[in-house]
Amino acid sequence: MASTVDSAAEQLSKLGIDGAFADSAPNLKKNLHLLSSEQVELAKMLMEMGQSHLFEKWAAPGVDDNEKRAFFDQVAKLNSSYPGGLKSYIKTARELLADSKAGKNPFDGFTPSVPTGEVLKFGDDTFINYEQAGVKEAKNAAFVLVAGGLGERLGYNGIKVALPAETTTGTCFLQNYIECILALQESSCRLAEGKCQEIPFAIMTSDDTHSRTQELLESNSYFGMKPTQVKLLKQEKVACLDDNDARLAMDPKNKYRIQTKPHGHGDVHALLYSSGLLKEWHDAGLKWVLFFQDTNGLLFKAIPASLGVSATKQYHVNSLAVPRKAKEAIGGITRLTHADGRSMVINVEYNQLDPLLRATGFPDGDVNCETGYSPFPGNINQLILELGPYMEELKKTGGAIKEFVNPKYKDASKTSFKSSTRLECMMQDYPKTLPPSAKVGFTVMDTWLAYAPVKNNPEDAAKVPKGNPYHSATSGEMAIYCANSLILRKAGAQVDDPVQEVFNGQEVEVWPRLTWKPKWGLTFSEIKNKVSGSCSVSQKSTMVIKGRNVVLEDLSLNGALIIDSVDDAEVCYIMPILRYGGQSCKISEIV
Ligand code: UGB
Repeated sequence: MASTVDSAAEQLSKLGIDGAFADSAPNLKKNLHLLSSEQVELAKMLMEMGQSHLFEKWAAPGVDDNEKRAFFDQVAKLNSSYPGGLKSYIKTARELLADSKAGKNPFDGFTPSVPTGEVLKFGDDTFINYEQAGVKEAKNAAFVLVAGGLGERLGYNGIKVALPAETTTGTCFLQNYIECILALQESSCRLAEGKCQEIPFAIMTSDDTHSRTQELLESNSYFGMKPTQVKLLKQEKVACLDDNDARLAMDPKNKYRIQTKPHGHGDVHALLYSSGLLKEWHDAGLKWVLFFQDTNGLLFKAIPASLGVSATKQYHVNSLAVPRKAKEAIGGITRLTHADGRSMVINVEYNQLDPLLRATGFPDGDVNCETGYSPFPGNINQLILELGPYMEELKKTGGAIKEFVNPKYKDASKTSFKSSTRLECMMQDYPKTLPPSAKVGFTVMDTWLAYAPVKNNPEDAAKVPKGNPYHSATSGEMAIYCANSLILRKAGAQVDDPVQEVFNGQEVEVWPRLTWKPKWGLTFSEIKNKVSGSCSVSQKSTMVIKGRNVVLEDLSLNGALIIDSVDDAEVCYIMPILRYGGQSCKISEIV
């Protein structure tokens, strides 16, 4: 044994490495000569940061040497993908774990109140004007989808963006999103007098979703988008923590690996910055960045108007919100005013709102008011940021977002965890570092128009308290039919009321199954212009519009209608005669 240590010491001195830093980790010291100089520097940093336990089970040189080098490859990656490196991660973790142990309220000193924002009513003049302003502005926008989440609550093994948003056409979320962006691009270009550019689309993936997202895009020819228009940015996981000293957790299956977990959707800001994409967009003259989540089939119905609000009000940050039911698992948009006079409008996450309210003079906590909703608008995590101020802020922060830690303690002593934890961050916390001069606003839309995420598995959805949304695949699909029916009604068609049905233990309203491609109508004005005369649709009907220039005139539908026309065809559907012009069109099915 002594001779191995001696020979390792000799080799180290030959390599010019002073191994004294590893005296308290003999198994590391014995293996130091296997490492490159960069790896030795990383080993020094780990030792300085109190991580000697990572080497306790290392074998003697000659055994598992490649695994040891792979360990340092992992450390190098963890170090380079975190703003400020692993050292900074461990330091922050210690601070946040100490605060958590002490039960420190992250909103200490702040009093919550209900903020005022822009409340829109679908289809009125203000809404139509904002939609027009939004469409005009869309040519200056870039879209960012955060799609690195595993969707554990949904209990689905695949990627969520590949799930069908509705089963009438089977269109998956990603296809819907891309077709919406392309439709916006086209409408915006039509309005623009100058040169038009393609709207860039970035998708944040993770190890859990990256290759499957890429495959989905490639096997479907990017759903009509140019491959160069789409950029995938992969977020890295962060190291797990075993205790309040922020000792990094070993992977239970491999003594040469650190256990890692996702860091949260807040990573998107650092990735956009470090990848150079933001600069590229800025240099190309873009003005807005729109962030959205993986499974909201309604979202783009609300995008044009909310972008219009941003442009008109010149908001640096605009969060899209909907009326929120108390205790619903969506954050509450809240004004926080500090005792020292500071004030900010920010999302308070759903698990923090109730304790914050109780601690600040609202003894009932998160409850509905006389409207039947929480007075705090619900954050649906659709953010619109003005690119210029966003870039300026990220130059200062590198995109680092205020993190939090949520350890599950074994007992009240709060000295050990049930399982390892990690630091997390959320994209909607971006405004937390902004100066008070920043223009931070929000836009409230009707829930039926803007928000129907698919997050919960059927069993859990069936247990949701009556009156609260299920946020399941069933409710997500039904919400699309409901929204389309209400939009057609507003456009002048007579659409039958829904019937109540129970699927997977969830009672839902079933409206006629009406769907259309975004290029047929993304804004209310476009749709209104394509519906005329006396149109009626019965509850048991299904309609799919796949063409662009399809006009519904005196439509009386009681069955199934699929209109599938090429883009240049002008199709006018008049009951009982079909009249169409242009180059070609196909009425696939009329029952
Ligand atoms: N996501 C990532 O890209 N990377 C990650 O590491 C984690 C997630 P969830 P949750 O819909 O209204 C959010 O898990 O907990 C992506 C807001 O915080 O669905 O329901 C993931 O793929 C909350 O304030 O989030 O909460 C998905 O696209 C509220 O707004 C997105 O991030 C709520 O969503 C969200 O992940 C909402």
